[in-house]
Amino acid sequence: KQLQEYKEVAVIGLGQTGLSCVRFLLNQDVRPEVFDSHDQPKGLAELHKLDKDLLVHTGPFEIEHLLAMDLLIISPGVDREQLPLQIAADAGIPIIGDIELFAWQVTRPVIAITGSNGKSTVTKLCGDLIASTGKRVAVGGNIGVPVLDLVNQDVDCYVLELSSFQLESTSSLAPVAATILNVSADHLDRYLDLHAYVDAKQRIYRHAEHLVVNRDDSLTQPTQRLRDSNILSFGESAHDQDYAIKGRGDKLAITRANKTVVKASELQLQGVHNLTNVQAALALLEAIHITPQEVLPALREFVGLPHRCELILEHNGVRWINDSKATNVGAAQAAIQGLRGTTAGQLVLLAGGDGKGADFRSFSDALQQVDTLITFGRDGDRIADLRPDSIRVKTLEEAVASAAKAAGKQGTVLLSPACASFDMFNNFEHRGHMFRQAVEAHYAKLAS
Ligand code: UMA
Ligand code: ADP
Repeated sequence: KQLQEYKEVAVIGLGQTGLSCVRFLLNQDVRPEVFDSHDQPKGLAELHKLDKDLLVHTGPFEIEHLLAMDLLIISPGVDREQLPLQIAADAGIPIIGDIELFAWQVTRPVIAITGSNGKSTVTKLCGDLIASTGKRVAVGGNIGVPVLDLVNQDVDCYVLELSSFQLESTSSLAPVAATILNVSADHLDRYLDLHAYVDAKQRIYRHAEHLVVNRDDSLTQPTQRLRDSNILSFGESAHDQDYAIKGRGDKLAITRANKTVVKASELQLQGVHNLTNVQAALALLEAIHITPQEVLPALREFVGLPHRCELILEHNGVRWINDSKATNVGAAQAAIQGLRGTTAGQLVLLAGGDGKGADFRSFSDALQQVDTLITFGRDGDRIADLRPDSIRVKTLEEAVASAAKAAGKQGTVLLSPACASFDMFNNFEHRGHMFRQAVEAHYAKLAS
């Protein structure tokens, strides 16, 4: 498609995505109108630096302004179901996102990654592994770098993390390889039900050449029959051809066609969920003719990303683990299960925050596996209700003090909130940093 076919172009949402859209459009000699429903959007100062004469509409979207446009480019955080946007869509105005605009331009192979959990880990891992072979690769998307900031880079391929929000407004992306890593309930404040959420994720497969699916999670398998696509699977279950996991303890290993590719003990990444992440990355790379053998050294070196089951401090045998990125039940479950296996002493869980409309009942089994549950935040009580013996606190500092007591001598304290952070913090990174500070302050106080 040609951007030049549209005369009046609107950029809706003035966050990271909106700003990258404006930068891209100005480069293409298109002067958009900008909309943001906040009165003082964060990106306004940056926008003025780009071009102070662009027309900006702030406050609630006005239907007549939208109807004057020929193309609406929306940010992922903007819900397209809101009435003004629905009216515009009904009037036949195309609504696309930045990924769609990227798809119109891109000429290099794209590896596309979605899923409820593990997206950023797999995206970063793919990027690092590809770079280790000497190929030039650009990594972006939901991981924090808007894709349009990458579109003109001189690279051999792209690795993109895509959220369900981004996929909703994408229809022509044709990845060389695409995966849905796993599906568990998330973002139910924006989707009618799990089906609607899965439908958005499934869009990643539409024009993909190679599909990488999780054998053990039926919702990751394509729901539509797709012509000319190859499917490679990964998972914990046995498989003679595809990626599988075999052995136990020291012998635990990833296999491909029953042959060992790498042992878990060779990796820095922790937990079985990370073995499936590694499998998915290796399977995706096969589509661009990179073999597991080629990338083994880089795979062994990969330490993962901060705020994902990150060991922040070990003090007299007590381990403090920051898993602030666990913003839904599925992620926290994986962390609890992964750590329960390696924790001899008490396992203490800190959980709570903004539950995004989740039904926490499915969290109950995992909660019974921890020795002590400490809850905080807006929806903390809803989690606490599933364990009558839980401790309810107001601040992270109180949570850390209670956790230190409960951990005893050899315990592990895990912050894996199963909730978004926005009720108390700017974002999950902020929550992770505040946790680290609170832990350090706790020990500093003891020492003084
Ligand atoms: N806005 C409106 N009207 C609305 C909603 C929002 O005008 O109805 C405006 C806000 O006032 C604000 C702007 O839109 O000015 C924010 O846009 P945005 O929420 O889409 O955020 P961006 O800054 O553009 O960041 C987005 C992703 N954010 C979301 O999907 C919510 C970032 O993912 C992503 O890294 C970035 O694009 C670059 O691609 C963040 C995220 O939380 C990390 N993602 C979710 C997740 O991982 O669970 C999906
Ligand atoms: P995403 O980008 O999808 O949020 P991340 O790689 O940032 O994924 O990991 C987020 C959280 O999800 C981590 O804190 C970790 O506990 C959990 N997690 C990571 N990989 C998986 C997986 N394959 N299955 C389930 N949970 C996972």
